[in-house]
Amino acid sequence: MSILIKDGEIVTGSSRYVADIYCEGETITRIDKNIEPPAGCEVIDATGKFVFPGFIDPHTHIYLPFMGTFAKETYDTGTKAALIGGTTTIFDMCVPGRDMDPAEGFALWQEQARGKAACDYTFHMGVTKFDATSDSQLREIVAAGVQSFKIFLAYKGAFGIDDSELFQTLTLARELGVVTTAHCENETLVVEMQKRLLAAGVTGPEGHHASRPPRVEAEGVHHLMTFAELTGAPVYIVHLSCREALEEALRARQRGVQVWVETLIQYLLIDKTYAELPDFEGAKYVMSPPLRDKSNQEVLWNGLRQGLINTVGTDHAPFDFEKQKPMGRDNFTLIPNGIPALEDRINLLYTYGVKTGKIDLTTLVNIASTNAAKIFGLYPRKGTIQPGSDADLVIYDPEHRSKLSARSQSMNVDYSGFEGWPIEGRPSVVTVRGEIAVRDGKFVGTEGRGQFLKRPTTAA
Ligand code: DUC
Ligand code: ZN
Ligand code: ZN
Repeated sequence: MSILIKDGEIVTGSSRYVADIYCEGETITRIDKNIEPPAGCEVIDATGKFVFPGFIDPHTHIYLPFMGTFAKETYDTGTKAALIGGTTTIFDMCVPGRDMDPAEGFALWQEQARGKAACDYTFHMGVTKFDATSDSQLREIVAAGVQSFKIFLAYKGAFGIDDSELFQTLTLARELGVVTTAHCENETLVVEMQKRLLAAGVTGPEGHHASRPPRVEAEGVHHLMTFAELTGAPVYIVHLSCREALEEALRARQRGVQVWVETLIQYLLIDKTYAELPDFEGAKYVMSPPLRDKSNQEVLWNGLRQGLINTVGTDHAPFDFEKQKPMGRDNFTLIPNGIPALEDRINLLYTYGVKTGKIDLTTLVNIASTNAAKIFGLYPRKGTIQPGSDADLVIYDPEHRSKLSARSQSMNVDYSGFEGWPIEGRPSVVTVRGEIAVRDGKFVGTEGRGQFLKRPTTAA
């Protein structure tokens, strides 16, 4: 099978130019002007369109037992939605509870994904406890191609680790050349603030952000930075939401801590007033860290433009509004955390980032594809367009117009956090390793074809 994409404007993290791309089998084999199609080759006219490298979401939760329920997606539904939105690789969080050993957890997540994912995938391996068994099993998981860990400084009793476990995890990560991704919120402060608010009679969704103010996140980042500095481990802050937390990361970077920063599309575009909507509507907007005051959005966009923030993910964690969010109707601490966005990330970044002049096209590619590939060991197989790279391509039609809606989305959840938002542009064709997976907003690929991507460590 070969595909020739003609006359599109190729956009990578460092260049923009018009040329043809020829893909043979699963790989890009040639980029040139006026390539003649061999017999049997599918030719796609990309005139007037952008051709991006397949987008990478560095942070999703497809299979997620959490807060007494499960995130709604399966690897089948979630990866199809990802592809329709232009995302061809996901980093899913493998997060076993503290009652499970890492090897059991890794096997369980692999089992969930294998033969079901339509796009390529890998995991950040959750370290939710640390003991002698964890140490030896984590070494095996890293050797199997998972070169990143995930830790939580929040979610006391569920995923959260204590300081001794944190120190040991980062020491192992340093030894193995593994990047540790971290949810940074001080869990003790969260619990105490929650108690205080509940005692004062605050039970609705608006209590969520009040219980986790920016300083709680900044304290989590500061804590991680101290441990990263003393262990020498490279770290990646997931879902950074506010100025105070960014300042802590930048201070540490100046001291020489190797730290990357991820923000989320939700924090860039929606603010805490959404979580204050009446009639429990605000529960749709409960996630952690919480949505912030609008003034933080400019800080985050500036950070992306200046390269201070490296990636934009989704933390996709879908819970139905009808049946799951009401678990916390009388107590905001029980509302399952998450705002779905896997399908919408690129269209939102293009419409509200590129079209408004906040970021340019090459920045879009860097923050939504190339940087994640580089940080987490997939580059240049993924994250760029060059001969030898996987033929993961997004032919993007900037003229298409639509509106986001729960009715039309493919994500397996009963609401959209962006209901009615106008969108400019969409992926008109998406390929994964040389196979056309999406045409005009519909999945047309092969179910279950997604591959687990082995990533070697930098120490290997
Ligand atoms: N935050 C969320 O909002 N959902 C899933 C996990 C997390 O850290
Ligand atoms: Zn998190
Ligand atoms: Zn997450």
